[in-house]
Amino acid sequence: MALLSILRYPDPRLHTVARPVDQVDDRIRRLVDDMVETMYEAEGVGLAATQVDVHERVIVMDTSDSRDKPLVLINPELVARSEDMNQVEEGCLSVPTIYDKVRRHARVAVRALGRDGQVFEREASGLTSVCIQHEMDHLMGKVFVEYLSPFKRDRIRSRMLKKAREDKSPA
Ligand code: K1U
Ligand code: ZN
Repeated sequence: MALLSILRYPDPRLHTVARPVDQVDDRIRRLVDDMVETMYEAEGVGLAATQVDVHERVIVMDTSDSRDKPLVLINPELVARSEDMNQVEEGCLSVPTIYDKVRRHARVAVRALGRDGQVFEREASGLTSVCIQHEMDHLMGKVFVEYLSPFKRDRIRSRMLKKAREDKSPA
């Protein structure tokens, strides 16, 4: 397995729309395994393939306390969304140190293929529901900061660009 490099906002590649996976083969299973390892190493609860510069519809997640229950969603589709909404604080491995509230459906049901290529459906609430919606946005090229006001988004963009410059040539 290998650790993958995570794109940082405002990298334009984060706005790429991912294409569906044709076939769950060894290449996709290797991508899934590398994404799971990368997500655990980065201490995230989710990761979309877009964030590792692979533009195919693959998500990995683990919202369990024990951090040993990875969930793999290939070609995910939302098949139900609750009418009631929640505002929950989100973070993103592509926008480190930034947290803000986003309005999301309180519950969703998702249909996807698993690592074994078999279709399954799952209902989700709480952090798992938030995370599914956040990761599916990534596959559509959307980063959570795009839900925030233009003022906040511009401030985050400037902060991230400054950090990238400092990381490149530390004083
Ligand atoms: O997509 C990502 O960058 C992963 C992201 C998923 C996520 C977390 C929380 C709400 C929505 C989506 C993260 O894992 S951020 C880092 C993190 O571990 C975390 C942040 C807030 C709450 C719980 C976990
Ligand atoms: Zn994210």
